[in-house]
Amino acid sequence: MAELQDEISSLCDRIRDYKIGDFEKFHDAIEGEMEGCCINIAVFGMTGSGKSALINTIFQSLGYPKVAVIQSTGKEGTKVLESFVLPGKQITLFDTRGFFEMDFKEEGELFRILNGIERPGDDLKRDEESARKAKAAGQGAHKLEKPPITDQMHVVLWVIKAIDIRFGLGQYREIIKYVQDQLRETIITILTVLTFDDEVQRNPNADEERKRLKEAAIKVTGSDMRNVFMIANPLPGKDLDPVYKERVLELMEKALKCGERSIRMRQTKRESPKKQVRHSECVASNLKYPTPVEHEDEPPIDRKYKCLP
Ligand SMILES: Nc1nc2c(ncn2[C@@H]2O[C@H](COP(=O)(O)OP(=O)(O)O)[C@@H](O)[C@H]2O)c(=O)[nH]1
Ligand SMILES: [Mg+2]
Repeated sequence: MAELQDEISSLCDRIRDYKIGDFEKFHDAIEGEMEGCCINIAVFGMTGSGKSALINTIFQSLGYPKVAVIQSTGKEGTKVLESFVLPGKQITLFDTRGFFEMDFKEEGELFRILNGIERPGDDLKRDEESARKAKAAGQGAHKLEKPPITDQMHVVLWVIKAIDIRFGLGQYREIIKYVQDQLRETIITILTVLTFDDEVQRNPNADEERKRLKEAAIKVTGSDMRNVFMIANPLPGKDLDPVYKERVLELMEKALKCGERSIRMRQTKRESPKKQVRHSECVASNLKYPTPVEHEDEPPIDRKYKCLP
């Protein structure tokens, strides 16, 4: 127990004192690019999976007051993209409303968030306006309008309610495969967060069930098993279990490492002259890029991506 507390306090100190550059050297940064840069962490997942609760749990684990609004009715409360900057001002969490029903308007929204095109406070409409925007922008729009790397998302926390039947049935696995591929190409790591471990705990074979759920989860998100974190967000008025607190802090440290790596690798990729040759070759041969994100790699010609808005 004392060991756990020690581990918690040293993790907590490291994250509270975190400065960008703790894990990576940004050799390929453009002058001034890293000034005021934050690690941008996007929180995705279905409605009711515990995204907003997770953001609160993160704040709470670090000893800060709660910030995000938790929706107790089961209806989606987060109507806009909301950002929560941790007090050191080097880490920003982006709460999104529920994803993954998942139609093309949603998909467009997801990529606009990842690419930093949607900003906090923008009302993320999935109505006619969203469809019109998508249509007007065309397939290459994400590339053209894309803000600097430092304004884009750097790591994704993919939140899954462990006891969600839809997740259990793998109903949305196929659509998500596409998103996974895109994130991989953008060099964004997905960290999988399984919530509602308190409910799983009630199962007589909880450990077996956890193993099964984690395996099912990585099939959905494409995460490495080392990047799956199983937690319970505390119910209102309840304390956070130290075991989960440690796990959430480990999750955060991992997110910072992956986020820095994403920035560094994207900067390196951007500057590679070899890639630029490839780029111009592709343009010359009139190949259409199949993806809306980070196009510096040679596009796989035979891959049949569907068009994004
Ligand atoms: N038992 C339990 N309830 C949770 C957990 N995480 C979230 N909840 C509850 O699930 C509901 C939806 O949570 P919320 O964070 O608003 O989900 P969001 O739609 O993904 O942002 C709320 O009533 C939360 O209190 C968890 O790990 N365990
Ligand atoms: Mg929410």
